[in-house]
Amino acid sequence: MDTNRLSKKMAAALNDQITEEANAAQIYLSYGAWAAGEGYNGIARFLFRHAEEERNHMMKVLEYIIKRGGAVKLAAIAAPPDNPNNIGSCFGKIYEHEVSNTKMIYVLVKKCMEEEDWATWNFLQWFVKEQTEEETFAMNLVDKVKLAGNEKSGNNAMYILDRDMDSATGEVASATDVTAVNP
Ligand code: OFO
Repeated sequence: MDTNRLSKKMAAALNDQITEEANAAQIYLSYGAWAAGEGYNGIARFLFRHAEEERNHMMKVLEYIIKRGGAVKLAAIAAPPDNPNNIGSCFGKIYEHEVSNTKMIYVLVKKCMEEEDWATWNFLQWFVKEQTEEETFAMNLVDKVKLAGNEKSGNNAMYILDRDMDSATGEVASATDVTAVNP
């Protein structure tokens, strides 16, 4: 008896998303290693923690395919991009990456509509919300380094930024959780 509840196209697109999330983990890992090499150990640990978050995203998709009776097919992970030139460009690239991942999630959601796969559409709404938060998180990184003045500002501001990032969680509150007394 065939218990697969995913169409061929849907399963292929979800498997591609597994690769995309694994690629994202690889990018954060690589930028973290670069940051550590530059002496930014707080930023490095922050990026390593985020690499784990990307792997969690990957596992969510993988588990979903299994739970729907589909077949998981892992693919090769691409080499990470070249190292950034400085922390400003590192955070800028992270922002661009998150926007591009959001676009991939939107393509997946569109595919659910074409395939009339409402279960997967419902599953993906978590990712739609998560990507809104991931974009805000990356936007905040860009703002932080702008405020610190990037490397031009001298060592003190970058030292403080690095120290603060060591304990930063990377979690961003959803706009829908905001209230007037708790903005
Ligand atoms: Fe998986 O959210 Fe970032 O890429």
